[in-house]
Amino acid sequence: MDAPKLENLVQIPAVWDRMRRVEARLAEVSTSDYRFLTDIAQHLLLAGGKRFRPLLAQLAGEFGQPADDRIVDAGVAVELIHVGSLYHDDVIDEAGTRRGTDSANTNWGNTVAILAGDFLMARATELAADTLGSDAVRLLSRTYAELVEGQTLELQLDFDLNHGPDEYYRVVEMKTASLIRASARVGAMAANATPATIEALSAWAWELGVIFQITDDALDLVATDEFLGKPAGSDIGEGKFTLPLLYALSGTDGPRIRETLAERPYSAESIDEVIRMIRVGGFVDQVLEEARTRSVTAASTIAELPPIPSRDVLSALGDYLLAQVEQARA
Ligand code: GRG
Repeated sequence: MDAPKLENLVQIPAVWDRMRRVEARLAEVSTSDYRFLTDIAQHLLLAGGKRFRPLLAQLAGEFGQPADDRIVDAGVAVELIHVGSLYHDDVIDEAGTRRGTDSANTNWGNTVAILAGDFLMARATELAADTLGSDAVRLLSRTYAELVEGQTLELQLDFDLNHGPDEYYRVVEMKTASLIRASARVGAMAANATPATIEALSAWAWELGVIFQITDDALDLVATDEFLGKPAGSDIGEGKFTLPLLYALSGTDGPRIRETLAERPYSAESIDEVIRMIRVGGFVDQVLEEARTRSVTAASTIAELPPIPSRDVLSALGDYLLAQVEQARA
């Protein structure tokens, strides 16, 4: 059975109408007086991507006054921060491709890629200050700091066979869940939703952000190379030891996995062998089960919100992310 598509899940025309305006606004605010910078800053920004964060802002905005134009700008601001962080992330990881195209660092080198990421970040802050207000600027700046903290902790943990699930979750919360939560929160704030609604949506989005990263990490261990567009197990190759691997280290095959990963660089065969032990040990399933529990928790945090179509979509989004993994399983 095909996994549902986001377009089918979100059957709210006003949301897609605002998403089209997000698109136009992204192109507008990422334009610099310097054509060279515009070309680089728009290279990844306009290269596609799921636009998951602006969509969350629009869905959260449905719980306030959704006609408010500021919800569109809320979506624009969070996508600018997200894409700005992707420019930096690709430099850090020396990534060759992103969003199905060459990374900016491949095309223009590290220095210019970092500057383009900075430019998008700066535009996000400028936009928030112009139209969203100081609470939004504060929220987005704090989130920006959390992304950096998450990235820094992740780098510290690279190739570290002695860290555990707690540290993994801390990275995921700061690196991914913080911006997903900020997306829903700033969308609800821009729509003038009530404080209780903003808190409920934030709690929901936090859980969803963790599920988002857990499922993304699980895909690296269970999806085909074709689906991923890169070899499965790339995370292990880069020393990113995600939750199934950390659990497996405490299982029967833990000593063998530890021994295999003690020797660097890792060969394709040793990565495949580690993935096999993780999968056979049932550790991917264990992690997906944890994500399923979180999906139920997430839905419960918004159960008291008004029963508008957006609430049904949000309640279904955790299961939607899990279905993507089942669909992509090799
Ligand atoms: C300048 C804030 C800043 C960055 C410095 C590099 C860094 C700190 C943080 C990296 C944060 C990062 C890249 C987290 C990964 C989050 C993630 C799951 C990215 C993939 O998101 P998708 O799947 O991508 O939504 P698309 O392309 O669909 O938007």
